[in-house]
Amino acid sequence: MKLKQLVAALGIALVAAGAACAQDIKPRLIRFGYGLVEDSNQGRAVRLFAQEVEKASGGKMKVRAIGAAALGSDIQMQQALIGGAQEMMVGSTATLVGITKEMAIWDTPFLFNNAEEADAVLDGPVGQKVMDKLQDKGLVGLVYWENGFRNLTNNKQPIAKLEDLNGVKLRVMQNNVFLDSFKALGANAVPLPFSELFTALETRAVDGQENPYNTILSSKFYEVQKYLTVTNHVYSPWIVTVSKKWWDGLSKDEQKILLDAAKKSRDFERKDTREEAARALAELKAKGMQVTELSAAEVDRMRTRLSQVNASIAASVGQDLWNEVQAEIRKVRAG
Ligand code: TK8
Repeated sequence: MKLKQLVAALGIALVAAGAACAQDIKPRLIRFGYGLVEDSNQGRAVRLFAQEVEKASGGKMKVRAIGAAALGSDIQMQQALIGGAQEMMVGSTATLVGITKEMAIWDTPFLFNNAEEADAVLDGPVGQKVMDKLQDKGLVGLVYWENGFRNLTNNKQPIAKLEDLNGVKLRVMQNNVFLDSFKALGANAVPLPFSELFTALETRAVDGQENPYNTILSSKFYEVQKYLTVTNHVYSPWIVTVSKKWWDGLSKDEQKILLDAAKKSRDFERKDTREEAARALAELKAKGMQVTELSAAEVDRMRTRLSQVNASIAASVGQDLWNEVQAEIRKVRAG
């Protein structure tokens, strides 16, 4: 190597080292809570997030992942984030509706026809707008993950038509849209935190519940539920949130590390969830669940019945937001 080249190479190396040192990163401990077990799509994505943060911060920022609702239900963790007692969590957007009413837009039955529509709208400007509403309430939303299309399980009887739901005691998320939706379908809807669900099913305090295939599998609901009906009645997002109190004390570099890692975890999580969902139904059958596919006519009846709740969702999130989301979906459908 000629002297000139050597000097140039040294220069580049020095600039690179300088940039790394100039990064403003302090030792941080991030308690990251979630509701599902470690061996779930949620647990795997939290683990990836933790690895990315540690890598990007040169090991200074450490993520302590705490699953199985060991830090509390979604609602309890949200309060801990707001108060600054916990740094991060991932949970359902549906459980945030009590804090930020606009989140209810994602609970609209049959809002999205497929995951591509969900990705485009959630990752687009209107998804960001709804996420940013959290800031006034002490939370910072980073990204949406996929919980997935929800399906119905119960332990009483196969549900092949609307009338079969009559009187079925069904756990729903703690959220008025879910409560109203399942009341409209004729079920006896009971709001409960997810952390209490397995026991409620096991002790038959409730007959059934609804969640994506992935969760029915990872939470072992097949052990306490016999019948599964493919309804795909709503797409549920998860959302990764940070305590705003804590976030505001971070440097720009630290915030960027978290946001970049969150985006990586989102892409990983959606891919993982979709791959698992594609094989989960067969696994649930193999575990002994009896699966009922609804006829097209029954799906239509369900869709019509559920459209009763749309007006109240529009009223609570605001007609403008409702229209904006509908316009975004039309745009995606038009390709
Ligand atoms: C996990 C919950 C779960 C949700 C529910 O904490 O409560 O049924 O679908 O994923 O957020």
